[in-house]
Amino acid sequence: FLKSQGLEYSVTIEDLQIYHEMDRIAGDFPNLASTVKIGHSFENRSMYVLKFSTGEGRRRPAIWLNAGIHSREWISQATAIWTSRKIVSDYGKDPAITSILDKMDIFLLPVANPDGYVYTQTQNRFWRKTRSLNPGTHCIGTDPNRNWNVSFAGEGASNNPCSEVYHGAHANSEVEVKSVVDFIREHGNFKSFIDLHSYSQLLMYPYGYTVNKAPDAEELDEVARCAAKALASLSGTEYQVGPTCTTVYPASGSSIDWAYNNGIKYAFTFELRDTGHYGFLLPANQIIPTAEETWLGLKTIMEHVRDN
Ligand code: ING
Ligand code: ZN
Repeated sequence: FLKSQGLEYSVTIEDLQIYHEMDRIAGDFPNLASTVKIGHSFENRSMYVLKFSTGEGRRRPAIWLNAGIHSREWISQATAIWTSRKIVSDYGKDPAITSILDKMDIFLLPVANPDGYVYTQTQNRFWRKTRSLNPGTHCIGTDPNRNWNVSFAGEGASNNPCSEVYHGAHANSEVEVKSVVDFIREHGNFKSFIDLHSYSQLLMYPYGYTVNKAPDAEELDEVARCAAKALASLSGTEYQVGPTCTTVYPASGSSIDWAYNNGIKYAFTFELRDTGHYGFLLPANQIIPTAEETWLGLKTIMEHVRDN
């Protein structure tokens, strides 16, 4: 019946379980967390952000936590939603997150690529890209981490829509990317942008599009090393640290390079567990251990942002 009414999406489209948990978090902690709709996906799913804030009105310095830009990297979305619950339950108890939130706001986007995420749950577990149509080909999707307006269509991106790293028709062609860009620009006071991917156990900073050193490379390297050390302190998980280009591979049009070149100095990408044994199919019993150790790394970065 619903399908005959053209309503087949209306029952499923907002049915990301993660969105329900976001609502519960905001409902449980109304003075600390709220959901913000920053836009919609190609297939018209909402893009929801959790805003954590203890301040009134003013645009406090802010941190952007991004997850799930590549849909198959499930530990990313899972770590993000665990982190959301952790922030609200530890505020007022853990002096680190308390002092961070007393000065700054945190915006957390757990599902940056909702269409891809649903597709990995229903059609193809290994789908990476968005689900937008490309004229003139049956190949679907753009790599949303090659679509940002920074060295667009440069090294480490493909102009072939069938490629896993297709950069898209133009910078910000993906409505999911454009929604984040518009929100961050409009806000105007972001100090940090942290993108969660998997897998490889890496903590990286700009640049991906060039081997040239970012002006703040030394400071970013130092912060990343401290964060990796904190992360490892929980159960010994080792992370490699370095600039994207020489640590993984050249990649143009990425989120953190865009953030960095637009004045958001503390730009980092985590490649979460593991190093390839399970890869994208990380077993469920590693979700919480991954999230717990990552939290220590995230806090280290956020404390540095707080103090600088
Ligand atoms: N890795 C990232 C990718 O987009 C990366 C690596 C990080 C590129 C930061 C650019 C900037 O290819 C995965 N696993 O997606
Ligand atoms: Zn990724």
